[in-house]
Formats: sequence, structure tokens, C-alpha cells
Amino acid sequence: MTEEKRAHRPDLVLAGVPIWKGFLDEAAQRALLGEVRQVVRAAPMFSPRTPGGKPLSVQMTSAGRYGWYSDRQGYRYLPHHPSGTPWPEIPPEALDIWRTLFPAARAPDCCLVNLYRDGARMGLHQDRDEADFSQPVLSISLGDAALFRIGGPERRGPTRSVWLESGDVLALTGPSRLAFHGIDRIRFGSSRLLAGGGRLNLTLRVVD
Ligand code: MD3
Ligand code: FE
Repeated sequence: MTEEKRAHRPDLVLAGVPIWKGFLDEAAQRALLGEVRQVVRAAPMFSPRTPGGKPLSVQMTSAGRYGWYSDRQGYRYLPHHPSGTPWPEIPPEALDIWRTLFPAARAPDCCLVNLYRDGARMGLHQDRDEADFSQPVLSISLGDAALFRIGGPERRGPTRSVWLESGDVLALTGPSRLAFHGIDRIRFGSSRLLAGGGRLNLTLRVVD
């Protein structure tokens, strides 16, 4: 076993999902957070609405060639921020993690940034607005701890839960790429990374 392989072995595998606990140390978390702040400055957070017209409790923005968006017209990727301003570049620190864990994958063209303030959650859903499910999704957690739930390819069926903490990274590849998943709750104020509390989650995706 080489050092390289050892370094990339996940700490835990939950329902087929590899999780690297504390993949980013505090300095790396702060560096990435600085880059995310620049993304938010260029492309301000907004609250998408469901096709039914209800605002999500999570605030969002994106970086890359595409950003995820939702309103009464449905769920989709947009080539620019809803204001018309271009999406900024994907944070280099996030791209580095992608290349380290998925050297053979295509380059990601969306970095979705989710912001959970006190009380925000994300209901159980599948991510299926992308064209190529053979490409992985990478998730990076920053800030307050979150209770993550993952099941299988059908909405009804057993689920497993795990607390995700600042600096944790997980990968959705193969069968887990179409697994139902969500965030049940945030342990608000559990981390000091974000002033005022809250959690940021970055997901890197290949869209087209
Ligand atoms: C499993 N985000 O943005 S990250 C999302 O923490 C989303 O903000 C949650 O679900 C969050 O769509 C969960 C973990 C995650 C991300 C993408 C997945 C799990 C996934 C895609 C397919 C299957
Ligand atoms: Fe998702």
C-alpha cells in the first residue's frame, strides 16, 4: 500500500458513500472559506423556490460554467446568476480536492454553494438535473455540524445518518450517485468558522 493510497482511504463508508473526516485542517478550511466569500461577493446568495412556489430554507449560489437554480419553471442549471451577472470561477482549493480524489473524472463545471443558517434543512431528494450520472459529485462541509441522511435509489427504503463536520469531504460515485439524501438539521453554533454561525456546503458537479 503506497502512502498516496493510504492518504486517500476514507475514514468511514456509509451506505456505500466514502467519507473523509477532517480532510481539510483548520488552515485549509479558512483558505477555502476566503475563496467562497469571493464567490458570494460576485454572485450573491438567493433562496430558490420549489416549482410549487415555496422558498427553500437553504440559501444558495454557484461558481463555474453553470449554477443550479429553481423557481416555478422548475429545477435546472443556469449559465449565469439569476441577476444576469456571470458565475465566478470555481474556488481553486475546491478544484484541488476534486483532482486529488478523482484524477480520472472530467473537470467539474458547477460548484454549488449551500448556506444553512439557523433552522435551515434540506428534504430527502435525488440529484438528477445533470446529464452524466457516471461522473462523481464531491461534497465539502464548512462550519456548523449537520445531520446528513442517505438512503438508496428509491424514496421509501432504509436510510443511514451521520453528522458531517467542518472539513469533512464525501464522494458520491457509482450506485450512490442516485441515492436519496438530505440534511435533517444543523447543530447551530457548533463551529466558530463562520461568524454568526451556520454551515456552508460545496458540491462539485459535472453538469452536461
Ligand atoms: C448524494 N446538499 O446540494 S451534501 C445538494 O449538505 C445537497 O448541502 C447537501 O444535497 C448539503 O444537492 C448534501 C452530500 C451530497 C451531495 C450530493 C449528492 C450527497 C449526495 C448527490 C447524490 C447523492
Ligand atoms: Fe443533493
